[in-house]
Amino acid sequence: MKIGIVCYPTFGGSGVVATELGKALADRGHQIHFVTYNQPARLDFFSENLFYHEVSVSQYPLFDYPPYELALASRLVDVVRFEKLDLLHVHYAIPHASAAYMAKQILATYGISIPFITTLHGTDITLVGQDSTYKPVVTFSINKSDGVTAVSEHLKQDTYKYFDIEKDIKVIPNFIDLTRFSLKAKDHFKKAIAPNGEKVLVHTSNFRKVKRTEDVIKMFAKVVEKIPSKLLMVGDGGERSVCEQLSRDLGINEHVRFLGKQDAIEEILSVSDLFLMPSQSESFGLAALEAMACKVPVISSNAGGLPELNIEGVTGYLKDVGDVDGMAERAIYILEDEERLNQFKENALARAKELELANIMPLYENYYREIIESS
Ligand code: GMT
Repeated sequence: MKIGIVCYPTFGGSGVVATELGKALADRGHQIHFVTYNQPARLDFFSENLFYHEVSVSQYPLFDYPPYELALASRLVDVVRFEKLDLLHVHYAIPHASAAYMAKQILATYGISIPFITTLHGTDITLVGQDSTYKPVVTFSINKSDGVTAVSEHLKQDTYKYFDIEKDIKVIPNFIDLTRFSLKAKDHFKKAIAPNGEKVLVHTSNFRKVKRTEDVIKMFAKVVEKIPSKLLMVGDGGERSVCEQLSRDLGINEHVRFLGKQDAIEEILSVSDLFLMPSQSESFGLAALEAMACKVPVISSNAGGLPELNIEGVTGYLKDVGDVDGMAERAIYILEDEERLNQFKENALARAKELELANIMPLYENYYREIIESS
């Protein structure tokens, strides 16, 4: 198949899922065309089946807000016509689904019919999409999609709850590439981080408010009172400086390292014992799956799709959003007993294996065929 993929070319979340899916489909012999405003972060190598088409947005003095959606729709028309694509797959509804719909209508005037699939990732439904500024367009473009997928059952239910949707939504969970995310021997790194054999706790995110990064620091302050440990904070965003200040205020800053954005996340996860994800909302929790693949159990909130990923008492524990005491108590419970910790580590890997790329990619492949055949 010849497939156009539209996504945000970002470091995490939906951009990573879209890029990894495209790479895997290209390995399977499909021709994949990425259409976005920057080279996607994990697409920095050559493959004969992978193509990148940049969307450039012209600046004019009149435009206080350059119309990216129109530039994207025009570029999609161009790429579909000249590369003769069979299907468009857009990740994150805003504004990709409405741009794909517009492109589809324009292509029809050339006698070209192309279906498009929209994958909902989370904040496009739970946060941004519910803003009345966007809601009518999001509702319309989901209903006009030829296929719709969501990354968890919870996100599917939220979509039906908050929008007037008459389309069937297929749940296809996110996946993990175990050839990249697996436990690596990084003993020298572990020694540098935890020279006295301390336990290593880790959090990775974009440090947005929705991640509740302050809860990570507060939780760790309680854990370090009981268990000799270190905390690695990976990533960058608005809340990072707040967390740095908080760790000073709580007198634990010598045990907390802020590492900023890192490419080799799997190496950091490989020296970690416990992953912390106290998010306010999380449609899936891809960062937690990456941790599990590196044998790191997870203490998380029970928000959104997290209970579908992190299995209570098996791969970790889940508590209500904001229950810092409860999360800290469960973290200590896992970390205080070596045998118990090792069992949780094995369980985390076993769960990650269920969501291995090779198991999930065919679900998309089959769905593409179904949508192409029925359109
Ligand atoms: O979590 C973020 O802030 C990034 C966001 C995105 O849209 O890229 O992530 C969302 O999509 C990921 C991939 O499907 C999910 O794993 C995240 O749970 C989801 N984030 C939220 O729902 C807050």
